[in-house]
Amino acid sequence: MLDLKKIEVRAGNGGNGSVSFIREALLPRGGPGGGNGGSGGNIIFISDSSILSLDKFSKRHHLIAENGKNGLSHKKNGSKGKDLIIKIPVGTEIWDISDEKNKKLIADISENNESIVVSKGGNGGFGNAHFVNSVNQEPLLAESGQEGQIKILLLNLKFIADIGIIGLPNAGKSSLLSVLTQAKPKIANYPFTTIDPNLGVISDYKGQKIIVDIPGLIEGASSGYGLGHKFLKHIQRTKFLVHLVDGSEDNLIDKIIQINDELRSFDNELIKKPQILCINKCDLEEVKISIDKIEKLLSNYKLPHSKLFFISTKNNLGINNLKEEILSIKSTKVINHKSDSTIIKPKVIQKTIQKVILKESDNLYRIIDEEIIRLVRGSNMENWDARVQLFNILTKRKITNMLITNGIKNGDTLIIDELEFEWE
Ligand SMILES: Nc1nc2c(ncn2[C@@H]2O[C@H](COP(=O)(O)OP(=O)(O)OP(=O)(O)O)[C@@H](O)[C@H]2O)c(=O)[nH]1
Ligand SMILES: [Mg+2]
Repeated sequence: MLDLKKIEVRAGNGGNGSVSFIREALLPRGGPGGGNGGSGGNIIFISDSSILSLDKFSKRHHLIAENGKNGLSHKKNGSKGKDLIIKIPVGTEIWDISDEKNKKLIADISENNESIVVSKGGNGGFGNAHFVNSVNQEPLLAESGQEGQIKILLLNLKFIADIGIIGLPNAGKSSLLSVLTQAKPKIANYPFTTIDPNLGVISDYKGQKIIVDIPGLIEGASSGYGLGHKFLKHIQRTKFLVHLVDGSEDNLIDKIIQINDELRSFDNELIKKPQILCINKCDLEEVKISIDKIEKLLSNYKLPHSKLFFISTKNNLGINNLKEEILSIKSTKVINHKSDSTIIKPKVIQKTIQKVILKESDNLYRIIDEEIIRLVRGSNMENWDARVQLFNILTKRKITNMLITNGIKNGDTLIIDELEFEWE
């Protein structure tokens, strides 16, 4: 089961605005008619509780949304790029890891049908019709489309279940899930039968609870031994743990302590979760006769469980009581557990004056303003009149003044995007 996946997302670029003029027999004077480009498609994730893994991403490394179409003549706007909508399981954390040193949690999807735009499509560029004004009736400028966002995401699925069943391999965890719920997990008399977590739903007229059965834990699980460690994250968000023990095992207490130690060393919060201890396989004669002894023995130790049940998944001993107990657990909101990396809250973006020009050397200046660059990309700068119009916009936006204040003089070079202009 895939529960961790790195993927690149590329939203669509906006379409370019168009430069065109309406010149028709009935419209002798015509006018600028270049339409705007359409915006690029977004990449949107929507949670779907029927999806239980990230398996469908196993062969997908990139998600790409459609680009917006370019604007057309007669003021026709280009169509928008289609959004790419992807379903993901509930319980998925979405991390932006584009900057390895500054990973950001974008979202932690905890409900069904939540949607989030993970990568925003670029805006379409304005066509020349947009630039018409009282002074300029024949604009020759249009904008190129804005680029869509590109990000590298890490999807980390952590199941959202109410109850987690934990214990050593072969304790009977999957058997317990199968008697409490309709789930049909694989059960067999050897360790590590379960290699992926199983989910089941237990319900009565009062409500329902989701139970997760994870692969057996062994000593060292928290530091990577066996399979359990890979799946311990799936019990991080449960409200309650059912700690299952095979009653026929020797050194019962040591084994119970061992599992609790593994929980503690993986994540100290796990040991603070309410825990029910269940001694299983009480149908076996050897266990049946030592129930009192086990109970007495357990009372001598300070263990984290709050209740003790003696059960058998074979003959259903104690199962109804356990079911009742599980269903009576109050449904409090799942506390979102802290993750491996720190969660960076979105920063309030301070409105700062964006840098517009760069002085690269004594006689080399560059304009780095996005809007101006998009105008240069979207227009035919070979056309002298278009250059004049661009210059007028620079003047209107006080960029010309800025250049002069920064010392630009005749003969210097001004670079915008990939074009070089000589300053006169
Ligand atoms: N006698 C008896 N055997 C049981 C009981 N519950 C489970 N078993 C048996 O114990 C063995 C292991 O059961 P599983 O449910 O696969 O155990 P598990 O804890 O899920 O094991 P892993 O997935 O390998 O960690 C199987 O042979 C079961 O039939 C029980 O109450 N009594
Ligand atoms: Mg199992």
